[in-house]
Order: sequence, then structure tokens, then C-alpha cells
Amino acid sequence: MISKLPLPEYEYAMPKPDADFVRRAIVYKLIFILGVDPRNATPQEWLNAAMFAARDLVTESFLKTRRSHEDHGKRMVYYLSMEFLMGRSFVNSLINEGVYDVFNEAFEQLGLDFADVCEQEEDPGLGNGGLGRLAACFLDSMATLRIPAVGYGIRYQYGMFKQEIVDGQQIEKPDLWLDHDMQWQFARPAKRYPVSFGGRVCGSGSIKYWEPAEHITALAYDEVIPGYGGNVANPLRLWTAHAGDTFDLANFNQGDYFAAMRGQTQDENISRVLYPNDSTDSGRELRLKQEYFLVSASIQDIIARHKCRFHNLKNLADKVVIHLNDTHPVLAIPELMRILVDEESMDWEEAWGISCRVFSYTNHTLMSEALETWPVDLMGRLLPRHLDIIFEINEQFLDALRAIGKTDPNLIRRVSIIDEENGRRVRMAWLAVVGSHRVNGVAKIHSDLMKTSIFADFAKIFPDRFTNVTNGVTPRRWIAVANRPLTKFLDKTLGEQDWRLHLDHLAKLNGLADDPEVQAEFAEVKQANKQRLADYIEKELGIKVNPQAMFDVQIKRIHEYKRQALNVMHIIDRYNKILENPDANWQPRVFIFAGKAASAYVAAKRIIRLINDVAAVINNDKRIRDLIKVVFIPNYSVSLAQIIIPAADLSEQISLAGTEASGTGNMKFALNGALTIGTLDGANVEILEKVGEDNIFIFGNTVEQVEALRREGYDPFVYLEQDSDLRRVIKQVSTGTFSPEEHSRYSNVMHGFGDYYQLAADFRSYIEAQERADKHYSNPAKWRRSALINIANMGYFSSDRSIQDYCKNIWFIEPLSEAELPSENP
Ligand code: 26W
Repeated sequence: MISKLPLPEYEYAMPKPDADFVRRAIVYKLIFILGVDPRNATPQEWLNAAMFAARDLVTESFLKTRRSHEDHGKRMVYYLSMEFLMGRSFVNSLINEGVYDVFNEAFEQLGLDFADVCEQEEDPGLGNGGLGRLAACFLDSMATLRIPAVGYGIRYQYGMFKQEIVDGQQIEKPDLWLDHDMQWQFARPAKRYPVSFGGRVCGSGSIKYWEPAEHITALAYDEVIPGYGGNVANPLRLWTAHAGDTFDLANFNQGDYFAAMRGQTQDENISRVLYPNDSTDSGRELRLKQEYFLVSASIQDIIARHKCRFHNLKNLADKVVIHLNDTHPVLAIPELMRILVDEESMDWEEAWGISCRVFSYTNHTLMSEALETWPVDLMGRLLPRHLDIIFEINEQFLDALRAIGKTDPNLIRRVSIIDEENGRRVRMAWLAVVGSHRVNGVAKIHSDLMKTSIFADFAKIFPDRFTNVTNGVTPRRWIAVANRPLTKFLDKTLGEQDWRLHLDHLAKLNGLADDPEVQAEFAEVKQANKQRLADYIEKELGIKVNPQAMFDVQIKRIHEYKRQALNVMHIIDRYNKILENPDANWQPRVFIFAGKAASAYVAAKRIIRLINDVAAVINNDKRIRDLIKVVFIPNYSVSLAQIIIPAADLSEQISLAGTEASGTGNMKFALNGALTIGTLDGANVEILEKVGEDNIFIFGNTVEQVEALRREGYDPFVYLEQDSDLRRVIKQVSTGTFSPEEHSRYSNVMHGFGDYYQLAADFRSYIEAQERADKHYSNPAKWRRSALINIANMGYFSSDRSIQDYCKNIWFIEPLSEAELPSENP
């Protein structure tokens, strides 16, 4: 621990944020940390050196922040998540520390291309999609708002796979992100905890304990999360599995060194790879082990820290809140109960009272296939004592229900944490609801639906437990890092108040949206970003796109419910109509897609192939000139989003109403001045409220209409019969117009066309919305006005606002006050 006293003997050479100093620091790191001669250093090595130099600047705030938390006995929030999609750290840290220009200048002095050096950084893909990126935006906001917080996750050796497109199809390649740079994280070899599995439960009655069979060690790495403004930095602690302490001695002593090592490698598999699956629960043993690995190490760490600060656990719930990012870390509840009851000898009632006050839970999806359940057998084998505790929690919960007269066996069956019907499974979402003091959804519509669908019974049992926190995104990464031209424009146009900290100040643009000068400057910003993306596309894919065309963008995980296929159907329809009527006043468009499909999700992979097949036919059809270009940009990631989003004119948010919990891409696009074409789903509903119906293109059935169709027995052929354009599109796809070398490739689109996500029902309304978008775009002043109004009204969607909501209604956490801020150095 660092000393609390300003001791002279702890004086050190303080890093100074000026260009001269920074240049020297970089060269110093290059020579003395990396052992590289500056005369033959590669851009990668320069980056590594610069990252060491930048880390020095954030480390002071990092250590001081922690000391402030301790000195003031702050209540802390621990954010547990199996995924953190942080994006690159370097430029983000420079911006948050306020030293971007200084580093830029230092690189100029070195005669190096700063942008090129920054491009060398790996983008750690430790998440699948929205849930992981939300966790990253939240960490940024928590540090910026000086919230006493720690993130906990897994340091997967392989993150999200790298996607290549070969012959139009997705190929997965391993993502060895740790190969090049690891200097951003502090290894904490002293922070290690045993994580146990298997074995049996001993004891009887109220005295029970777990005798595990197997132990793995969790080792900590701390990533520094600097808040904007440079005062505060919080840790993201990532665990890695380490078998070093648990050598198979039996094998070793028999001289079978290799057998002993084999076991070690298997143990270390726990943190080997991120499950590349964002919907259907894998049900695989290793995933459950990963979840417990995160939970066990984190809870041990939280308790150790609490004991060190307060010396007893009675006040745990006053000082600690643990947030569960979806159900993935929900084993934290039985784990805390086990420690309190079995190891700390607390009685069950007191422990349960504490536990419920400690935990809160966010639900991120209503789709039943994504709700985690684990077979009782499997859990009993890996975590016998936890299973016991879950049974006990369930029994007490059901008893309490019966005690207040809720005895209906159907209700009891529905709310039981143990699903007795599908081969006995533990319902993790039920456990999360029963064991937390708050449960929230991520957009208004989602939180409402939660209470009427999956959690309907629980909403009646615990009416005060359910709440909403609409998602948000950090303006630091999604404007200041991703969109330098817009940053300059906003700084100039908005004046003093820093929109990076108070996104509401964007509202000033409402009064300027008609100003021709402001519009012209904004147009330049957008054009510069479109040119940058056009250059990227040409360099990476060899496709020339017209930077004057409308950039129509859909980037996100590839999923049937997100309906990339509906987008493709519009493209084909437009293609048909241009061929029919080539001389009409067509608005040129570039359709841009990016996104990964889970490796086992066959239907999603077929959508990728369809996009590429359609692109190949249309892009090569001379008759289309450049009225349509279709581009699938491979290997979607945070860094790629940073290039694409600022360049978008139209943002496709076209999920079937009731399926997208919130979406956060929708917010990032609007914040960067794209107009949304979207359904009344997720946060689109709230975006509509903020920007007004003249500045967004809403289409499609509402949740109520979707449900009514399902109830009545949805029949896509009704729409096919009515709509000859739709019929033509489906016929072309299913008979091979876009797969001339294999006509039957998409034939099953027609046969057994179940259309679960009701594309046919929304087709016509989507086409009409696209026509409104064309018309709007044909009037540049009108479009720019709408774009500016979109930006102006995104203040609400700052993740700072989301975090403030969490602090007020869920976590009951106060930020460090001015007086408690980390003080000057010793
Ligand atoms: C079992 C593996 C697994 C992994 C991730 C199942 C489910 C998930 C998540 C629920 C997927 C996800 O990222 N959900 C998204 O969360 C975002 C942040 O709240 C929302 O904006 C998106 O609408 C939601 O799809």
C-alpha cells in the first residue's frame, strides 16, 4: 500500500505533460524498458514506448484515487461482467488526460506519423457486442464522474475471433491480442486467489462446508481507466487462470512430467477464450467454470478489501454494492452466501439480508433463448455447495410466498428457481431477481416489457424491485476519440462549456440548426469523415465508393432479430426499380454492413453470405452505375465503428419491435449526426421522443401489433400475395439471381418461410420510410438541419446520465467530492 503521508523519501521524478518532456519520456521508455535503439524502432515499438509514457501520466491519478477511497471510507460499486469491449486505450487516455496535442507534438518532433503509430495498437475484443461495450462506456463514465468503482472481468487470452470474408463467407481466425502490447496493464502477481471446483459438501444441519476436489489460481491484472479531466482513474481488474501452484504431484513424482503439465494447460483453459456467442446459451461446462472463476476471484477480492478497511463484515452492505451485468456473474449470490455462512459463521437470515442489499442486476435481453439456465446435475458436479445454497434460497423464497397466501401451484412452478420441467435446470435470471434489491432493464420499452413478459410474476411479487435505466454512450470515445472534425466543430460552435462533461450543452445546436454557416461547417465535417471511410474501403476492399452518395449503414452483430435481411430486401427492391426506371431521379447510396455472426449460428452466417452475394451482383452491374454500392466491411470492432459511425448519413435500427432491448449503436450514430431509420423498438422510442418525428424515419409494426400477429398465427404469405415487389424480391433470392453459380443456395428462403421476425409484415412500411429518407436527403439544407437537431438532442444518451441514474436509484453511491478528490503528490 502506498503511504498516506507526504514523505520526502517518496519523492520521484514527476512526469510532466509538455511536448519536450513527453518526447524524452518516449525515447527513454524505448531504450530502457523495451531495449530498442531509436534508430531502428518500428512504429509498433514507438507505440509501446509511448504507451508506457502515457501510462505514467494516468498512474498517479490511479494510485491517488484509490487512496482517496480508502481515506474517506467510501461506499464502492463493483461492476461484474463477463465482457468488457474497451476498444483501444492509447488515444482515449491521452484525450481523457488532456495530453493528446502534447503527444501529437512530441511525435512531430520525432518525425513520426502519429496516426500511423496509433493504428498499431491492438483492439482487445473481450466482448461480443452491446453488453460488453456498454460496460466499457460505463467504466469511462464512472471514472469521469469520480464514482468509487472497480470493474471485474476475465482476461481472455483470445478475445472475439477475427473475421475474414472468403468467397463471401465468414471465416473465424484466432485473436491473439496479447501478442504485441501488454504494457497498459499492471500485473499484480501478489493478488492471487484459489478458485475451487468439484468435491463434496460436508457437515450437516446448519453447519456445512465445501470440500472441493480441484483448485485453480486466479491472478489479477489491473487496467487503468482514466476519467475525463485527469483527476481520477479507476481499475478494471481482469483475472487470468494460472495453474502454477497446483501441479499434479502424483504424476510428477511418478516421473511423468508431461502428464503433470497437461493438467496445468487444461486448468489454464478457463481464461483461454471468450465465448463468441451473444444469444443462445452455450450450456457448455467450460462456460459455467468461467462464470464461477470470475465470481469467486472477485468476491474473495471484494471481501479481502472490505476486511482490510473495516475489519468486519456486518457493514458490508453499507459499503459495497455488486452489480451483475446480466446473469452471467449471478453465481456471486450463492458464493457470497457461502462465504458469509460457511466461512464466516454468520447466520443465514443475517447473511441473506446483507446479500440482497449488496446485489443489483441488469437484464439485457427478453429473448428466451438467451436466458441462461444450467442443468442441476452439472452444477451439482462442479459446485455442489452452491447448488445446495441455491436450493435453500429457493425453498425459503417459495415458503415466504406460500406464507402470504400465494399457494397456486402453477405460480410456484413458474417462479421456482429450479425449472422442474426441462430436465431440472437452475434459472439464473430467477436467482438474480430473487437475490437482488434492484432489477433494471436498459430502455423504457424494455423495462416495461420485462414486467409484462419474462418477469411478470416477479413484478407482482416484488413491485418495488423493478426499474429502468436507459442505456447511454460515452461522448469521450464516441465523439472526442472517434470524430476529431466534429470535436473541433463543437468546441468552436458551443463555446466555453465542455460538452464532453455536460452533453446536455449540445442542445445549443437546436437554435443554430438553420444557420447556413453552421450547416456548411457541419457539412464539411461529415464530408471529411465520409472521405476517410471511402479511403478505408478502397484500401481494404478495393471498392471505390462515391463519397457524395448517401451512406446508409447497418453495423452490429449479425442476428435474425436485427433483420439485416430486411435491409438486403430493400436493396434488391431498389435495384429492380432502378433497372425498370433508370432515368428517374435516383439518390445514389452506399450500403455499408459490418458485423460478426456467432460461429455456430448458421442462419446468421447465411445472411452474411447473402449480403456479399447481392453486393457482387449489383456492384458489377454496369447499368446501376454508382447509384448503388453494397459493401460488407470485415472484422467489425470498436476501432472500425470509430471510423464508420462518424461517416454515416443514415443509421439502420430495424429490429422487430420488442426484440432489441435498447441498442446503443443507435445513440452513437445520432450523436454523430446520422438520421435513424428504425422501428419502435429499444431506445429508438426514446430517440424519437428527443429528436421529434420530422428528424427520424420510423416504420413498422408496434410491439402490440407484433404480438397480435403472433397470437392470430402470423402468415407471411398474406403479405406476399398483396405485394408484387416483395414477391419479386423473395423469388429472386430463392431462385438464384444473386447466386448464379449455385441457384439453390437460398432456395429454403421460400420453402418453410416461417419468417419468425416478420420481415414480410414490415417490408412495405420499410420501403416507404426509405422513400421518405431519399426525399429528405435530396434537400441538403433540410437534411443537415435534421442531422444537427439529432446531435443537439442526444444529451440524454450520455452514459454519464445512465451512471447518475444507477447511483441514485440502484447503487446509492456518492462520487468523491471536491474536498475528497485525490490531493497533490507527496
Ligand atoms: C449466453 C451468452 C450471452 C452473451 C451475451 C447471452 C446474452 C448476451 C447479451 C444479452 C447480448 C447483448 O449484448 N445484449 C445487448 O445489450 C445491450 C446493452 O444493454 C443492448 O443495448 C442490446 O439491445 C442488447 O441486445
